[in-house]
Amino acid sequence: MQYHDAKLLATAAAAAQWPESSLPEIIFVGRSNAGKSTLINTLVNRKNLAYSGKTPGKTRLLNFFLIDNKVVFTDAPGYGYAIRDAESAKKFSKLIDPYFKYRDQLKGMVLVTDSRREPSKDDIAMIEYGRAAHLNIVIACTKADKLSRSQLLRNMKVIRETLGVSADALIPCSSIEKTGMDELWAKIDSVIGTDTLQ
Ligand SMILES: Nc1nc2c(ncn2[C@@H]2O[C@H](COP(=O)(O)OP(=O)(O)O)[C@@H](O)[C@H]2O)c(=O)[nH]1
Ligand SMILES: [Mg+2]
Repeated sequence: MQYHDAKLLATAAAAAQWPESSLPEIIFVGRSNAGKSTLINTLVNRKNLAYSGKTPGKTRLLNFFLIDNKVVFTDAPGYGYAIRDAESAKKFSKLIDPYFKYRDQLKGMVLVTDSRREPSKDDIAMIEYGRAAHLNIVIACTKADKLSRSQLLRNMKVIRETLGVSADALIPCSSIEKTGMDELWAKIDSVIGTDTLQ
């Protein structure tokens, strides 16, 4: 694991609170409990950078994290249970829509999904949203440690087909075994254009 410098830049309910920055941004999305906070923490090797609690839907705002002075990770609220009620869905799109529309430095999206579960309708909608915004899309399949190798491969095929993405967009991850992090970083680096040719 590499050392990463990481700090919270801003917490935003609306565009006026987005941080002033010209660095590339990657948004992390996923349903509540998919393992998004844990994944962000593991990616930067921090225990508590992104809140990683057990209460679904705890974060309701956009959290911007500055990482290594080269990229900003934007942590979006978890969707899932809550998005089904109209009021929460409205709040979610009010938060997210302008960000997708106007944040020019937004370059990529990491969709965090539990590798034991089929992607939800909301995951599919999120992918379509990311495509419409011309984002590079990476699927982080979390909790891979909970599956056997063959189950994992089977599930990844279902996830890939349900989301309509190519196999190389999927990365199996485990925050317990710390696997998938180098692969995820390689993707992020290529999206933000900092990968160096050997
Ligand atoms: N076994 C295992 N559990 C995980 C992993 N990632 C997250 N979890 C657990 O899944 C639950 C939800 O994680 P959290 O990061 O809070 O999900 P979020 O709601 O998407 O931010 C917590 O109990 C985590 O400890 C993983 O890679 N392996
Ligand atoms: Mg969380």
